Amino acid sequence: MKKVITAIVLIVILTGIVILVNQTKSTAPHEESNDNTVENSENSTNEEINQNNNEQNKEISNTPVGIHGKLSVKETNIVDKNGETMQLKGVSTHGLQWFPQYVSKDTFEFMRDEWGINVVRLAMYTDPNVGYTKELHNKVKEGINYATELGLYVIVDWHILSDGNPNTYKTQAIEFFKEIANEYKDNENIIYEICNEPNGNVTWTKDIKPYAEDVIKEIRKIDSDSIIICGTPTWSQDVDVVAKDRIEGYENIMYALHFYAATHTDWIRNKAQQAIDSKLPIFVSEFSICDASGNGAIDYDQAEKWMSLLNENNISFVIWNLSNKQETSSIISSSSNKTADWLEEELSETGKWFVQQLQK
Ligand code: IDC
Repeated sequence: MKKVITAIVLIVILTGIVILVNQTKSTAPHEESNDNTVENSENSTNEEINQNNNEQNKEISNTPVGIHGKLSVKETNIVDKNGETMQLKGVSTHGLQWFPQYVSKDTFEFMRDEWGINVVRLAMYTDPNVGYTKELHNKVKEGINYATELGLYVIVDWHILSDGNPNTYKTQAIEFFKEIANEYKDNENIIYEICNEPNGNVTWTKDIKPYAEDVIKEIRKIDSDSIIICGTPTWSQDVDVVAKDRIEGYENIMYALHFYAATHTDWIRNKAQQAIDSKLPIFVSEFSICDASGNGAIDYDQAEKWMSLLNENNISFVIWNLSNKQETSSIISSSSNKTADWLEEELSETGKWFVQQLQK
């Protein structure tokens, strides 16, 4: 009996010791060491973040926006933050509803680093009959965000076309530009293009100018100084008409001149020259070197004449279009489904020509 009691007492004592030891193990020191691990990994994560930030800052400072900062308009030219003349050169998307796959960071980065573009244009068709939906606003924002991360300038294009009169969807235009301006007013890279190509039975004085004044007024309440490009009559050709009756009371307003070299020759270049002579700031926010349908043969001679005029006058230009659609104006060959890293043979003839222009 004594032995049994001694055994029980021993078991109780031993169990007590085991419990005590376990408790000691699972208190402070254990937690502390855990904390240390967290702290250490936090420290190294912070270091990594700092390093990444430094690298990103270094990367950003070497980009077009990092170097040139906020742009403004001086007489007929765009100037950078130091007052130096700046010529923007870049690429326009096709309709975002048809070719959303080219709104990608890799795409923009490749065109910046390998071709030397400094601007992208995001073309959002505005006619619901050809695919405008409010969801596309998010695609535009995605594009703005990639451009911003890469230090590229970005043109936000309200792409009226079949809806020839910009007043048809003016309410929607104002709503859209307020949304974009509110979100990006502090960006250095935003450029607003408020009506791609007015056409049909519309005139500058009666329709386009009043539209522009209404939209500009709303943008300026939010974003006081970013460049705004305004479309001009007859698919953005009649800059000579606008030169005689420009929008007053705002800074940093430019006017769109669009051409397709195989269709638009001397007579549109004369309009451009008249605008230049009257010190109207123009921006070629869309052009190609085939005919006005976006297809047909390339006219290299006319293309050269246009390029000379633009480069001699530091006029910015953006080529139509970034897609592999089977049409001459697409800059990617229709046999390539890649959205970056194109070899020369994966570009269309227009694409090859354009990359050569950028590298001159
Ligand atoms: C064209 C596209 C073509 C599309 C058509 C209708 O290249 O694939 O089917 O629009 O949406 C413009 C317009 C631009 C046109 C282009 C060529 O701004 O949207 O794109 N163009 O026609 N103005 C003059 C020519």
